[in-house]
Amino acid sequence: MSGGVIVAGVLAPHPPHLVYAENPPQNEPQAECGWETLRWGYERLRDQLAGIEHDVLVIMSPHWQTYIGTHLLGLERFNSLSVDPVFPNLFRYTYDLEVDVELSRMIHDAGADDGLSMRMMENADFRVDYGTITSCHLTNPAWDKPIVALSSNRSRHYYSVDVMQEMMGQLGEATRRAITKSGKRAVLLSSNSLSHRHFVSEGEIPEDMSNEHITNHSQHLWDMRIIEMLRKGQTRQFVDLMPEFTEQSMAETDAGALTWMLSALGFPDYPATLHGYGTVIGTGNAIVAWDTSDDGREIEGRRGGDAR
Ligand code: 2X7
Ligand code: FE2
Repeated sequence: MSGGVIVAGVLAPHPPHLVYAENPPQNEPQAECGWETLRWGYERLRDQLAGIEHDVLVIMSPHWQTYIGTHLLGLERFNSLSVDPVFPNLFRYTYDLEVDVELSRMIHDAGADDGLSMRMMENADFRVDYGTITSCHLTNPAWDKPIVALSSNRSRHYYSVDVMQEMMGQLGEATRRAITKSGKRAVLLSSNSLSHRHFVSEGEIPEDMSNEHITNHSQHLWDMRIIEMLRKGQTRQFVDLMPEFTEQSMAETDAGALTWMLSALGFPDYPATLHGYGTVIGTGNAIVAWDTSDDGREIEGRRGGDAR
């Protein structure tokens, strides 16, 4: 099969607070309100994706950390209770998710063909990380599409930021090739915050928004600079600036997910849609989407034969 296509890429941050504030039946703790600007942003994203036909969500999360290569979920179903280790008071979420194992394996094989270290996670007792669950829930609360989940290979910490950028660039290209070959329409999710220096204590009422603001002015300046670049289609410039941004604002881009996704998208030079920005315990979070039908360039594998 061929003619698959990446139909969209989304920067989809995963603070569990957003799920908590939404009160879905899967999550045990109950909230009164909270973080509405981001939750409304996710609503706008869902409206946008409702108009873009797709078969599968392909996600990379910073909270599935692997030191030897990239791992992918490799069984058809995973179900369990996910408890956030830092915020067990906010996130105790019962999940039952479906994996597109065929596409997982194709991405595994494409990466391995390029010399990357790739592993399938086939332990039925494996607990899926809260970043994957949160971003997938917020993007598609109906959970009516299968997912492919990739781990974050901590090559920045094990080697260096340059090694991480190089490897995630390669993994993005392998991901695009595998999707093209699969014949499927995929939405990619980079599950991460931007600036990531956060408060170390929580108020008595977690959703009391009078306590919520960016940790410091420098983080706000960095986040605004990055968002402007993404909105203008300056993604190559952003990736070049990324090591400095990551270092200075402790950004969650250290996980490599955004580099992976932008590489898979062929480093868009067309504008992205900003659906929302807001802080969560002092971290900066932006919901940003690239609809690849906005791309005027011909990139191999970008357009499927019968794709939109
Ligand atoms: O994992 C997170 C995060 N990235 C940002 C904010 C709050 C909690 O968890
Ligand atoms: Fe996180």
